Amino acid sequence: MTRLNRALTIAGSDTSGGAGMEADLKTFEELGVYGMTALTCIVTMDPLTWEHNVTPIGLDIVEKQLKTIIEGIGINAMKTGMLGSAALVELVAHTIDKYQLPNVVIDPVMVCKGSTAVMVPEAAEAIKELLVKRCDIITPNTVEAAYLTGMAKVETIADIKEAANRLHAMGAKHVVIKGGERMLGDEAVDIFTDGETFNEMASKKLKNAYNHGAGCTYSAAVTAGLANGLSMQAAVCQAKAFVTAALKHSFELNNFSGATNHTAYKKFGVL
Ligand code: PXL
Repeated sequence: MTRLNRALTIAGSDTSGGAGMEADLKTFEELGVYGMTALTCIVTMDPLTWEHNVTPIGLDIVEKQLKTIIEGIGINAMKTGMLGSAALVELVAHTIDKYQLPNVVIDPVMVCKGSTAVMVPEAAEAIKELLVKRCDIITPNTVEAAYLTGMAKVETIADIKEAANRLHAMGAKHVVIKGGERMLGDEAVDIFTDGETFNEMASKKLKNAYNHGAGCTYSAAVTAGLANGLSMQAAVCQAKAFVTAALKHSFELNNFSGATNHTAYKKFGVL
């Protein structure tokens, strides 16, 4: 009998389908992992302006979802996405401790494209205090890395390495910082560290790629790799390849947004 490895995402729904738990489930599926969700909020968009609106799910319902999945089924790995309140971050920290959850991937989602301050500052502060030290890996972009470390800017490879060192010193067992398109220069460089050595993963910046959902997809791919028993470094390398393919084959959704293509890695590989 086939038995798929299991992964949990604690994340919001992106109704437009490109990011959030939709991106996570699509990525888990493509990488052969059985996905489950504890939904934290529902993000909707105004069809005329694409302005985002966030409707939170009650804390008690999130707790029930976590119980269903963790006590009722069991997981091989987990990730977080949009956690809209400090109370929810506290629940996630408590849950990691209570069940001694394996392969904890923290994606410190703070803002999402197309809107500002989706996430309240106190929730971001709680991630810094409670989740950085509980994770097996944290996957910030450069904006999130600057916030979490208190650095004024994270723009160059030297800045990214400094931020990665600081996050490791704050208790994250592994760190991957996604330089992405925000970096100076024409390469998207991601830096991975286990606290001892650095691994630089560079790809050419893709012009005109739609990148909505790229961050969620990245952390979901790391989670899927870990659920399937890959080493941390192998899971991160696979995630970089998965996202690069998804960006290369990204497509327009409407006048406001386009999505990364979750089917691309399996369909086309990395060319
Ligand atoms: O890309 C960040 C993100 C995460 N989670 C949800 C989102 C978004 C951005 O739109 O909607 C649910």
